[in-house]
Amino acid sequence: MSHPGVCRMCAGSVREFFDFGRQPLSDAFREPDDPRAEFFYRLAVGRCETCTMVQLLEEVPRERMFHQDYPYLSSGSTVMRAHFEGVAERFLSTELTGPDPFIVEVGCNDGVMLESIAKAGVRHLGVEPSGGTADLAAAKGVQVRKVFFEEATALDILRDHGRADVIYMANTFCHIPYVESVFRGVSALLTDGGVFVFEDPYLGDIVERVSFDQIYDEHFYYFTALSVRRMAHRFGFELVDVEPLPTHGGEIRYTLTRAGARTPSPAVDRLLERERETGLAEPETLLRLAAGVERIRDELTGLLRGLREQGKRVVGYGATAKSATVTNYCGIGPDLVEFVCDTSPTKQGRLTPGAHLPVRPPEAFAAPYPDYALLFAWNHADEIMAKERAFREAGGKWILYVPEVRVL
Ligand code: DWN
Ligand code: SAH
Ligand code: ZN
Repeated sequence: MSHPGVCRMCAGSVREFFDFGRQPLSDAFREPDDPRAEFFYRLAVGRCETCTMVQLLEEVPRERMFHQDYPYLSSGSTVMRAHFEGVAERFLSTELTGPDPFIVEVGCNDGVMLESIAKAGVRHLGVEPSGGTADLAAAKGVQVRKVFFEEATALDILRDHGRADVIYMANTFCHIPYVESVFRGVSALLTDGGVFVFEDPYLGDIVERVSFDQIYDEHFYYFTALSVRRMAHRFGFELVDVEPLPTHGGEIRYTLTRAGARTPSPAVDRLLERERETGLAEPETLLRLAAGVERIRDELTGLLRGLREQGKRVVGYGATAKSATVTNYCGIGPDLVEFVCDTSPTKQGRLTPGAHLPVRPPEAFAAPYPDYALLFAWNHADEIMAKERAFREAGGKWILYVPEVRVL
C-alpha cells in the first residue's frame, strides 16, 4: 500500500483500499495498426478519513479522456433513452414551469435528454467537451457548448443566458475531480430557488453487487448520501432529496438546493440511517469489497480457462468502459475471449484498451453464435437478453460476473 493520498474534496488523507495496478484509459479504443504507445495510469481507490468520500488516488488529465473521439454514445440503449425522456418530462412538469425557464445540462453527450427539452421549446444549454458527441446533440437541435464545465464556464453561461432553474448532470459529476470549481460555478449560475440534480453510481450498489468494474479512470468519485451531504454543506448547499435508480447497475439521483431553500425529504434521513446501520463507508466494508474483487477475478478466469481447455468459443457482449477494468485486471485477452460485439460505430473495427479484444458489430455475434457470451454490459442485461433471445434458443449460454460469476 502506498502513501495516503490527498482528498480532492476536503484535503483530508485518503487511505487506499484497492490497487488494480497499471490500467489503460477505459474508453481509449485503438485502431489495430496504431503505432503509438498506449497510455497507462495506476488505478487505485481509497476513502477519505475526514469526509468519507471514496475516490481514485491518481487523476488522469481530463483532455486525455474527453475529446473529439470520445466513443461513448448515450443513445445506444433503448432503456436509457426512455429513462432520459422521463427525466426531461419530470423537469418540464416540475422545475421548468415558470416564465421562460432555463436548464443547463453538464455532460449532455449526444443530447439524449436535452432533445426532449429542445422539442418542448424550452431554453436550454448542453455543456459537452467530447466534440463528436456534442456534434450529434447539435444535429438533434440541441444548443451545446464544447467545453468542460467549471467556474469560468458557468460565468460565461451566466453572462450570455442569465441564471438557470435547473443544473443537471447524469453520470458526469462523479467524473469531475475539481468539485470546488464546479460548486462555485453552480452557485453563480443557479437561481435562488433552483435545483442542482445529479445521478451517479451508488457506492451501496457497488458494495452489494461487488460491481468493481464501475471503478475506472472516468469514475473519480463513488458517492454515498453521507459523502454528498458533507460535500453540499462544504459549499453552501443542502441535500434535499435522494432517489434510487435502477440505471447502470444501481444509482442515486441527488437533488441539492442552496442551504435553506427547501425542506429535505424524509428519504434523505432514511438513506443516511441505512448507510450508518450497514457501515457503508466504513473501512471494513471496503476491505470486504476488495476481497470480493479478488474472488470474482479468480472464479471468472478459472471459468474462462476451463472453457478454453474444452475448446468452447467465448465472445464478449458490450465493449463497455467498465470492461477495461475486468479484462485488464483479470488478464482476459483474445486467447480467452475471441472478440466483443458492440453497436457503437465509434468502437467497431477497433481494439479494446489494454486487452486488445477486437470490437465487431452485433451481426458478428450470430455468425455463427459462440458457445458462451460474456456479458460486459451486464447493466443492460434485460434489454440485451431480450433482443438476443435466439442465442439461448440456439443453445448459447450467458456468463455474468456480478454479483457473482454464473452461467445462465
Ligand atoms: O459513466 C459512464 C457511462 C454512462 O457510460 C461513462 N464513464 C462511460 C460509459 O460507461 P460504459 O461504457 O460502461 O456504459 P454502458 O452503457 O454500460 O455501455 C454499454 C455498451 O454496450 C456501449 O458500448 C453500447 C453497447 N451496447 C450494445 O452493443 N448493445 C449496449 C446495448 C444496450 C446493446 O443492446
Ligand atoms: N450524461 C450522459 C453521458 C455520460 S458519459 C449519460 O448519462 O449517458 C460522461 C460525459 O461527461 C461525457 O460525455 C464527457 O465528455 C462529459 N464530461 C466529462 N467531464 C466534463 C465536464 N467537466 N464538463 C462537462 N462534461 C463533462
Ligand atoms: Zn475528504
